[in-house]
Amino acid sequence: MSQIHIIGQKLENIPWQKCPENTEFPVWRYSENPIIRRNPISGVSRIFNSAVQPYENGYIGVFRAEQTDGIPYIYLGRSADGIHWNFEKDKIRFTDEQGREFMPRYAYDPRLVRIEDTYYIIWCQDFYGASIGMAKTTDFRTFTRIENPFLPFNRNAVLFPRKINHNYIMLSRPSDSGHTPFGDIFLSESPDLEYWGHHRHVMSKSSNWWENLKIGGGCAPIETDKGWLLIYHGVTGTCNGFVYSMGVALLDKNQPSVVLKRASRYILTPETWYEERGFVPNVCFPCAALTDSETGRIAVYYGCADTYVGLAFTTAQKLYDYILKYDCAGETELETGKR
Ligand code: BMA
Repeated sequence: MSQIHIIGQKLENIPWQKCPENTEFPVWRYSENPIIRRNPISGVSRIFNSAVQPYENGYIGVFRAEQTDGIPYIYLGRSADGIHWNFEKDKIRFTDEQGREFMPRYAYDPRLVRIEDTYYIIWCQDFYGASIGMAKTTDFRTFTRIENPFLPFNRNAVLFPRKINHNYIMLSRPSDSGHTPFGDIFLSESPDLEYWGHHRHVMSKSSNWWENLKIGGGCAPIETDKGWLLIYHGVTGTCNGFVYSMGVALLDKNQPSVVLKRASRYILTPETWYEERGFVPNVCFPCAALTDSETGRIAVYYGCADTYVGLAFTTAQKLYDYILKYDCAGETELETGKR
């Protein structure tokens, strides 16, 4: 068996439960899911698609909170154990670079990525149509918006947790403004987080039925000695709407537009009441992963049915074994991202 190792910090207090016996899947759910339930804050009906990071002695997170007026904004939450969360009672107040309040009209599907000592929030917002917004913070008290990386329309972006070949790297999924029935993952580079270019194609939807409509980045890529593990979402269409599952791929370490391996089977698909039933049924939408380099443990935070936050567990080794077993990377994956 080929061993894989996570590169990064140790996280001894990572939320964790043992893998149940007799499961054929590399990912298993936390037994007390969902960890965030309906009406979690006054004025907020649902929290889902949200991202977390280790911070000080515990955890911090940015949460997609659907307010009772129906508008999504990003709220800040803190937790000692990564499972029980306390939320601030009002949404995050973003400012521009001069310190003046600069709020998006709406904000959803945030990711939270730490690069050196700065935390970046990347989300979907309005810029003459759905597009990606970005902000940075070092203290989680002031949040400064920086330039929008891309033109509309684009509703899904994930930053790598470090520069590669001197550039910041972002995965995103160009789309239209609605509930887009298409979409591939692309990669863009920037020397300064302001000017983006070197756009490359990474991965398309596939002939695997669970991801035959569109795909999009999920958790920030996890660095390993074998490449970047990418936990993403794949969507299929049914007569009753879209179904969102989680998939996994392995990207080349120095040239991440090259997909070295890709599992033909999903790693998690809607099966439980909180994934199958809610505001939008049948959605598992991964947005963040905590990792422990010592044990290879990974805790995945995912939105459930656009209503709840769920927690699931895996290890780098289990994902890697699964990718090797079900690898379906073909010519278009293995090529250096086309342009
Ligand atoms: C996508 C995004 C997600 C949402 C999903 C399912 O297009 O809008 O926020 O979870 O649809 O509704």
